Amino acid sequence: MKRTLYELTGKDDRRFSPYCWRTRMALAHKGISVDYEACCFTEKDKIAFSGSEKYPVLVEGDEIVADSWKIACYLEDTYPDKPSLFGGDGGRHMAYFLNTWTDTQLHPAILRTIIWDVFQHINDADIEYFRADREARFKQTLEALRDEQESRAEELEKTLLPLRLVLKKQAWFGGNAPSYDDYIVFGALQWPRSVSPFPVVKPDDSVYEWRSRMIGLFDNLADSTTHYDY
Ligand SMILES: N[C@@H](CCC(=O)N[C@@H](CS)C(=O)NCC(=O)O)C(=O)O
Repeated sequence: MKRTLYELTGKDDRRFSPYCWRTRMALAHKGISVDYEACCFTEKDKIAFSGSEKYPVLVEGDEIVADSWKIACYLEDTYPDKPSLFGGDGGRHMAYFLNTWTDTQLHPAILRTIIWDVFQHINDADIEYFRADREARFKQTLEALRDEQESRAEELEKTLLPLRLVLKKQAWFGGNAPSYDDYIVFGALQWPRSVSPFPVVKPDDSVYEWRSRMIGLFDNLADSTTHYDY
């Protein structure tokens, strides 16, 4: 069956969307192959058929699913015989908490730290849109946000603390093996890795070590697109 994932993409094949990485990893976990359709911010006409203005969008045969959480649930429910993403109903509910925490706490802390780097790596066609949209959202210029990078990085360190503590005790957020929990958090960290030379995690940190294990999954899937090596 034909299957396509519409993904946000920057210059030089930088696949920097944290949400799209969740879906990439979830598909790989299920062992499901997919074609990728690279789109930039201002190519929303490519996903207009889905009714969504955001990536990722998954098309599988006649099914159209937009939103990374809905895609994860769709994959889990459509392919119950393939490796489980959630490990049951309780796991699904807790994953939804982690999904919401990551969207509302971790992502903003990362974005404020690397927004200038994102801006440097988007396609030329997106520059005007990105500046206008993000400056309106943050009520600050991108240059002002860039100049705050060090203090924002300190805030991010605090946000990472619960992740760091959990990963000192266990190898994966899912427990003994990677699960959708891991893909949620990994997407957040693959985002800076795709566009920013700023090391948001450093060696000798349980989060860094876990991230290295994540990079190694599925034949180093996370190394298959352009990224910074740190
Ligand atoms: N809740 C959605 C959020 C998706 C989302 O915000 N995607 C971003 C890419 S990281 C996007 O498409 N942004 C388009 C824009 O800002 O114009 C999900 O989980 O898929």
